[in-house]
Amino acid sequence: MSLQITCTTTTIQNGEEMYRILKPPRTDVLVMTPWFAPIVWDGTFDIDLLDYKFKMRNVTIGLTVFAVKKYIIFLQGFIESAENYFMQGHQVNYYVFTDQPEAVPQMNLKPGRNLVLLVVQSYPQWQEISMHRMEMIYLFIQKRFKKEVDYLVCVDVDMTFSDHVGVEILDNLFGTLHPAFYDTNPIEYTYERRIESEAYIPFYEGDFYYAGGFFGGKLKEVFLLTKRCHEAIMKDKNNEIEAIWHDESHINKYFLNHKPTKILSPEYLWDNDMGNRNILRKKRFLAVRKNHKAIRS
Ligand code: 5GW
Ligand code: MN
Repeated sequence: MSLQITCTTTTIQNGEEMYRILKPPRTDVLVMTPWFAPIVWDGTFDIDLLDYKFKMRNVTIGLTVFAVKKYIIFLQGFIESAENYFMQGHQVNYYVFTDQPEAVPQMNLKPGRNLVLLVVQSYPQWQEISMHRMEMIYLFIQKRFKKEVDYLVCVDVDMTFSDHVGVEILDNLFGTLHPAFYDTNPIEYTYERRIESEAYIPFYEGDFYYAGGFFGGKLKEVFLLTKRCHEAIMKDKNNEIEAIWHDESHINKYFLNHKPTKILSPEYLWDNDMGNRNILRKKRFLAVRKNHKAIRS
């Protein structure tokens, strides 16, 4: 594999040479946090250059997903869409946590891609299913993932990839802007506001509102995040309090104190119920419409 050398300092527009330094690719959205973490939007990265860089390192990417109880119905569509759009051309291990391994359909995967089934128990309470993802991920990082992959990407299963999601997302620790809050006043962020909870964030603190359904990074960083969130969830449980948005509240608290080194724009977690926006040039990872009552009963 070779990378065609392109000049990264100039670009031609309308027959005129523009100096890239004076021509930011996006001026309609924030592309850098105040702590110098890039925010990934369409137009801000050169995928050929990044693919080359990650290929040279021969990285393997793990994708964790939970399909417990009725959520098993989302798995096939999820994996099929990942085959088309997730980390094309790189080594990928899908780690599917499920309580019904026998119900997982046979799926043909492209070369360099594997699916690993990991059996977990189901919890009677749905909040527990969601929250115990933290525990399972950190335990399996220790037990297995750290020997097999370089990066871990942790997502919801009730989603489909509908456009490119590649190595541009990878970094030490990344989170994703929640599609419902990127354009709201921070005072409206639905952080946990009760001081008794480990997830507590006072008003006028907090940078962004991150989604619980898409985070990741290097194994060491994801280990620290998931372990810390699990411990915080257990501490809350002992104190008979549960954070307002469960694991998502704890992720938001973690990111307040451990700033992500990269942030994904809502292109990477969109819901069509949120409509279309001019800033949104791509919808890369979309929530599947679900009948909440039927799927959660
Ligand atoms: C979640 C909510 C209510 C009832 C059940 C669940 C549930 C979640 C489940 O029965 N089985 C399951 O595997 N999950 C996992 O937790 C899925 O990976 C799911 O994507 C994730 C988060 O739950 P979601 O997707 O319902 O949460 P929202 O915030 O996207 O609506
Ligand atoms: Mn979901």
